[in-house]
Amino acid sequence: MSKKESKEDSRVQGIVTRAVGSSFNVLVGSRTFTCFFRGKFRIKKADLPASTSGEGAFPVVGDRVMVTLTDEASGVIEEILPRETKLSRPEVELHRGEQVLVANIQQMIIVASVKLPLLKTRAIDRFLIAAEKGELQPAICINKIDLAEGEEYKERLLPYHDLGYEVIFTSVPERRGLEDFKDCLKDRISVLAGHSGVGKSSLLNAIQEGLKLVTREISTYSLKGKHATSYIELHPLDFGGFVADTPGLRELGLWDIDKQELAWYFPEFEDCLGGCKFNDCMHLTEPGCAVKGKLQSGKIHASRYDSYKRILETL
Ligand SMILES: Nc1nc2c(ncn2[C@@H]2O[C@H](COP(=O)(O)OP(=O)(O)OP(=O)(O)O)[C@@H](O)[C@H]2O)c(=O)[nH]1
Ligand SMILES: [Mg+2]
Ligand SMILES: [Zn+2]
Repeated sequence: MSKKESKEDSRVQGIVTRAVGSSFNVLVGSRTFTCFFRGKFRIKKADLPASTSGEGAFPVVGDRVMVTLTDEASGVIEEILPRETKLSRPEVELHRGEQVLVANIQQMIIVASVKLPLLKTRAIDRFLIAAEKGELQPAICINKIDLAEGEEYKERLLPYHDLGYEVIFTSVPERRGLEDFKDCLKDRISVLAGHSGVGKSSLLNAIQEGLKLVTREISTYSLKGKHATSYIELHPLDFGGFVADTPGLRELGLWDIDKQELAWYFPEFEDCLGGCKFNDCMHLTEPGCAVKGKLQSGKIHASRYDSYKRILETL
């Protein structure tokens, strides 16, 4: 056996569960190793974005990697295996396009709360587009139902039932809906997305023993956009599967959708997109618009059409 082969044989496969600076936690079997990335200094910062394949990429949470273990607690990441899915956002610091945040996720659970913060279906619509863009299966979790006065919030979720999305209702202090939440996570690799304070980390603490994620009293949220969770971390679940807790992920996914493309991310628009009088119809005030026709006949929910218009303005 050549020297190279024997070296390759000593490598093991793991999954990146945490990436902070140049240090990575890699789960191999049931043990976590602190690892460094060998290729780290090959790519100049200016050469980001990371590509979709292993070549030239920087490891992110969710990456499957080949690791050489150096002792019982550490190792070196030698290779990133090809990514099946990825969630990206614009690289803010250098304004250079894509920054991959998390890889190989199958499902996005969009978490919103009835109150504190108030339910905003527009946020759900934005995350649905991000899920579609990242090719993740979406599900919706409405948390803090213990704070609801009446059932009005359920009506606002009808569009999502109609579209066939799974919608779960939960309360952490009253432990309601937690079995549904677990069923949704079981045996899948999921990411939780949703604005700060909706209870993402609290939900995970409630269903996975020993997790102890940091949560924060809503009253201490002084600055908008400040998160109790400050980085993405992937957690293995005792009942099967992995889940990534995230800080909000606000601008996720929508950055490289152009205006003309947006309508395709609204599944209920799809069957009439060929039916507009003008090829380049934006479905706003154009005559002979099939989308507006469907809206007027009540087959598109007004709140969803409204989201379309509002999101269009931001692109
Ligand atoms: N009443 C009520 N409060 C909840 C519920 N779930 C979470 N909370 C509270 O909401 C606050 C925020 O919860 P977190 O779990 O920190 O929210 P988060 O979504 O992880 O927030 P970030 O990490 O900042 O993105 C905490 O005070 C929780 O105790 C719920 O079902 N009902
Ligand atoms: Mg959190
Ligand atoms: Zn149209």
